[in-house]
Amino acid sequence: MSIVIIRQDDKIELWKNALQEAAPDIKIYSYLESHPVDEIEVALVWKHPKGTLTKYPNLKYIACSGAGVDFIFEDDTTPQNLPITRVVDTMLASDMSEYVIAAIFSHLKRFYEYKVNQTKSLWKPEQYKRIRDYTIGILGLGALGTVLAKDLVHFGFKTQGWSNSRKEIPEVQAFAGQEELHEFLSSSEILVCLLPLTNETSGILNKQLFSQLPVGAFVINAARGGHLVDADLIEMLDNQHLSGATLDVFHQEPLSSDHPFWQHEKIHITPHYASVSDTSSVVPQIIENYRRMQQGRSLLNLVSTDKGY
Ligand code: NDP
Ligand code: OXD
Repeated sequence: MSIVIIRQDDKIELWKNALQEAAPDIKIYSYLESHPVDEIEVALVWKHPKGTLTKYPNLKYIACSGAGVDFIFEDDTTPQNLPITRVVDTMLASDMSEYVIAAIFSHLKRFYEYKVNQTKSLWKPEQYKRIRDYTIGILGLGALGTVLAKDLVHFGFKTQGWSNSRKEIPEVQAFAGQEELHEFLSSSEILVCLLPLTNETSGILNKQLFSQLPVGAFVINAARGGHLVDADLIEMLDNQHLSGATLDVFHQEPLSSDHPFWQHEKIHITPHYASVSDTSSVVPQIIENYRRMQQGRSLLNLVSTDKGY
């Protein structure tokens, strides 16, 4: 019995070798090579071509090799009633935290404006801000948001977070549910989105939400492009309600070369690389789940198919 790796980037061999080295007794295939479809019990997927999961009649579960599983639910041919697992990993979480903290400090210390000024050979000191000047609001206090919140507290930031169910994290003000969203937003001077993309959160970063943030707020979206209404962000930056945005994720990736975000001085773009599943850290949990499945034990890091995350 075996695992098939299905992904469209150039990392299939990397994952295959890492899995094979960690578990020489398990047969690992790339979906691009000839493989016995009847023997496949686990599909390890990352943005698989839609429809490919239907080929495997004996699939026991789908393992996502990242944290976000939105692409699995977006494929309406995904076999129903199969368990889905995802990655919950300390390295993935600390990498995300480092990314967001880098973006926050770049904003506080005006690095983004200085980069623009540099292109104009412009020597222009800008008033900088301090850690104590800012309240950071995190949309989503899950595996990633919680680690970020703790790190921000450690730095001395006033930190607050919003989630479906109320969290208890020392020194983090916790908000929960739609009824507390406005209060949360009204004091979030830097807003970080670390929500999963679901029917409930799609398009959540829109004009109506931005207008509830304090004037001059800064937005960081490292979750999914589908959370953001692109035109609303541009409008709220151009009317000065927002002071800037750092974006790692986009509706279409790679971002098309004619997208207005590229030319916008207040938008800072990274290529969906805030935090990447590292095989050295993630492969052990993939193997652990495979063994659990073989032994009839419950799987780790199961996704709720009802909630979509
Ligand atoms: P989790 O599932 O662990 O956490 C999600 C959080 O969002 C939970 O706190 C959950 O609340 C909250 N949430 C979900 N839906 C709602 C809602 N409708 N209203 C309020 N709160 C809600 O996810 P992770 O932290 O592991 O990952 C978050 C996302 O980050 C991923 O889905 C992925 O899209 C993105 N990501 C991006 C990467 C990048 O490189 N840019 C890398 C890795 C992940 P509750 O706890 O109450 O359920
Ligand atoms: C993920 C990602 O969800 O890298 O893991 O975006």
